[in-house]
Amino acid sequence: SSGDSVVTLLDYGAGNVRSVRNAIRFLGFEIKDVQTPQDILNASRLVFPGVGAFAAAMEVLSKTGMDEALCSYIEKDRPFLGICLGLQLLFESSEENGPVKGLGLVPGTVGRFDSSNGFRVPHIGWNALQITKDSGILDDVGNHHVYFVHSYRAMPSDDNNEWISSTCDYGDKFISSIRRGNVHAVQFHPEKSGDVGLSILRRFLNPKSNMTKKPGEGNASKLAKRVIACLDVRANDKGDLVVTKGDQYDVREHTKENEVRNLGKPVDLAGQYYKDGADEVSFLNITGFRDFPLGDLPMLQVLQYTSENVFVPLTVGGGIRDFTDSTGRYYSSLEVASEYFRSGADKISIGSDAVYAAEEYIRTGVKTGKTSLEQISRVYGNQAVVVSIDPRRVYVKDPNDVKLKTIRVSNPGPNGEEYAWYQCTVNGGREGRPIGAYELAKAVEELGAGEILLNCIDCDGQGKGFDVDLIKLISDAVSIPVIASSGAGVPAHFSEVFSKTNASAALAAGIFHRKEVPIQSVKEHLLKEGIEVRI
Ligand code: 1PR
Repeated sequence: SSGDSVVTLLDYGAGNVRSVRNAIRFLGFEIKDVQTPQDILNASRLVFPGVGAFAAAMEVLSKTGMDEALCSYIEKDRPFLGICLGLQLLFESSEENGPVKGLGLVPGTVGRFDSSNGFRVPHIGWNALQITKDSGILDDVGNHHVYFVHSYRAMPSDDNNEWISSTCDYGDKFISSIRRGNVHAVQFHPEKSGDVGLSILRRFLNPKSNMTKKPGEGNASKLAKRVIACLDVRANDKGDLVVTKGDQYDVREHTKENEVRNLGKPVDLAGQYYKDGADEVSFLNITGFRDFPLGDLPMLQVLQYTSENVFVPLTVGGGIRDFTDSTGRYYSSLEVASEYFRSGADKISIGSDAVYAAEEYIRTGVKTGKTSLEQISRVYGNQAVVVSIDPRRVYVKDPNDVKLKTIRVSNPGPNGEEYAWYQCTVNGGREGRPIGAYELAKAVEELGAGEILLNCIDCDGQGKGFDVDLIKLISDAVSIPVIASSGAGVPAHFSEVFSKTNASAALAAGIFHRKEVPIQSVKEHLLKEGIEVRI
């Protein structure tokens, strides 16, 4: 019957649930949005993707009376799927800006991961589950990785043991899914977990579906190292949005016409990389610093179209800052970011504006709460904010010559210099600033960045390998995940960066665009080298 194809979605308006919508539609179901508590009670199948902060979500739920409707729906054992915060809210309380009371259906409290034992917080990436009982929807997911992104988690105890259907190890063993009867909730994001995630959703939406069993391959045991495909996007001289790629940030062909190098269409390439096994796709609007991004509708469309078919995390960066347009209308960076999130981004990335924010913070020692970094991470959570660093190596003879953090480099400079610092730049590498990548990384971590995308202008497009010295320096300096970027030329460069540094992910552009190295061969190489990746 047609009723079977309708899914009720509880979206209380706190953030981006576009990818959940996209995934449900992709699987052939229609969505009915909850408007009133009665819609919850009338649902035949309810999906509750929690987004934002715990306290804010509880406030909306209780103000609208949806809290009671949810409790009564779940107590009647009606088909329910909570996702991420949609799992956490079922517990008694959370420590997130709290303690804050939850719905209290499942015994236990939600607490923050402890980063002191060397595990980076937020917990971002593809991790393995230990299935503890018949979950109904997880089937043989135990062999595979699913995508997590969170800083808070619920812990197993004798009181909630009967609910737990899987746990996950990340410093501690936390609850990754629960099930009782028709009630399911997962801490990870099925809508961002590729084919494996889609099949989980499909099993929930259509329990009678005759699932083609996933092949038995896959040996997931812990957090996987991520391989990320990056698309540097800009308008070419004809005004079309193209994927381009620079050599040390120079994206123009060295011909008479000097045109912008064109490596393909953003939506097509993103779709291709998803199929090829990319764990994430990043779009960097590399001229965003001079063009107002909301004037750049094509970029928003790229996200909208991409997120309809790509079910891994999407990051977008370029031009995120406060802005006044030519008519005098003021846009806060938060509005710009919100527009990106609404269009399908899971994370936004800030470059130039984060450099200014860090400089100011280091100079004054004061967190104003007003920088784009702070505002966006306060509203959308740290895990949604990446800081992209564009450093350039500066060699020095004597480390005492500069006040900034220097390191001994593996390969001496042109004049035999044995030391270097890494100068941050803004505006796509065009302007050097008086701050190093080390100082910047530590400052932005304090200001609320959830992840660092670490480029290196010297290595960009050279294919000679990542700057291991730089990546080691930064990934040891912060406790948020670091994405190594710039310089990948062969699969061995990925195993090198993962074995010599604490990078959580490695990103490449040129080798994928030019089809020199397929993503799959990178993954196979890493597996062979004993480095865990998602297959
Ligand atoms: O400053 O907030 O507007 O953000 C601008 C963003 O655009 C920053 O994230 C900055 O890194 C990026 N960007 C600006 N100009 C360029 C350029 O290339 N001219 N691209 C640029 C950054 C670096 C990586 C590249 C890797 C891997 N490109 O994204 O993909 O170096 O390349 P490879 O594997 O081919 O070596 P804001």
